[in-house]
Amino acid sequence: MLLFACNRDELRPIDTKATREARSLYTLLHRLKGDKILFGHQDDLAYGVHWRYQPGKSDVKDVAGDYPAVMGWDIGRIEHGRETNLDAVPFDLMRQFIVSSARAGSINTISWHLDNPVTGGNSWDTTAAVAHILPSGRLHSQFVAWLDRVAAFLESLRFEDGTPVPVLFRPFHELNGDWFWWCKPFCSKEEYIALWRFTVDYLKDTKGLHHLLYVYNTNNFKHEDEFMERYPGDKYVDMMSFDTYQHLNVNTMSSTSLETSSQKFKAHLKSNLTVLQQCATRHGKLMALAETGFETIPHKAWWTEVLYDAIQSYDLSYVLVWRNQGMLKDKMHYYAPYPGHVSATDFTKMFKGTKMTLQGTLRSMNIYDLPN
Ligand code: BMA
Repeated sequence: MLLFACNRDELRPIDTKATREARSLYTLLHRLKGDKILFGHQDDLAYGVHWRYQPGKSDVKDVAGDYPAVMGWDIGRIEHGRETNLDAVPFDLMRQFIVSSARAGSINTISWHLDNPVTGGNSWDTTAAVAHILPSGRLHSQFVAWLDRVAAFLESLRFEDGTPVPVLFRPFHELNGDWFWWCKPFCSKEEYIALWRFTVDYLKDTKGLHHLLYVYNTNNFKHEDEFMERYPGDKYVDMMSFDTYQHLNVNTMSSTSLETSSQKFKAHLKSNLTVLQQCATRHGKLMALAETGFETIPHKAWWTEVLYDAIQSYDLSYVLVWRNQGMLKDKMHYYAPYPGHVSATDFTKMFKGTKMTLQGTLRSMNIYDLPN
């Protein structure tokens, strides 16, 4: 089994014309399986709990001494040609962050909270829309125009010499949830798969983008059938992943309820990871915990005792925690610690003598096989 998984022919992205840099990244991620788990953070370089747009700043670096190995970004609103995304991050800055962090050794992943093409509402407007944007649908040309804008942004991500920066692209995420218009209750399995395949074929074959690796993503699931139900096929996916968060009302929690919640979350994480690993192994795909976290991290030892303890024995390429917005409406919304945070010491401990990896380790590996 191991030999088969390491067969050279297996180590190729789905895009047969993938760039040398994307192939290098893909191969490296396969090699690192079981050895390293890369730590990721959404919008890490753009803002943190107590700051906004300060060059070089990062909450993760301020606490752990180094930048995340994986940088997450979201291009929601690019479809309208807007200058900023749904969380007010300017696309010009995002591009700079992506290029400079890749130069420094990190891997970038992009999700897309695209608006509802039927109503003009946001991603959370669940009015049925998928059938309308497929090739036979009345809004297909509008969707193609949206993809053209996505492609233009992705295409603009280039190192100084013009080489495209490889990206892990994770569209139509959390597909089995019930909150986005592309989720399970609002389109059929066939429609979802057709949307996925059209998008991949369009970016790859029509737009000629060959620096992308494609990430399939669900939310929590009960069993393998649910995880794989809308899988678009081995020719359309490079990496399998899911998202899961620990939830607890911090205003009413007690130390007992916190402990119970963390134990339950850990058990749940392990059971979903076991299924993910079986599927990824069987299909020869990479795997990731594409989004996770515990809002405001009220559990002091959450990083080592809950997160790392749950994930350490799985072949995850990366784990990414969501964004450090700070105040959002009437409450705090952040998933990585900042200096002085109750979990800061434990966060730092998670990187000491473990598989958990920050940017510096990747830098020395020249993951994109770039000339120096
Ligand atoms: C959600 C929240 C929202 C945000 C969205 C896209 O989980 O963080 O505030 O707009 O992700 O980043």
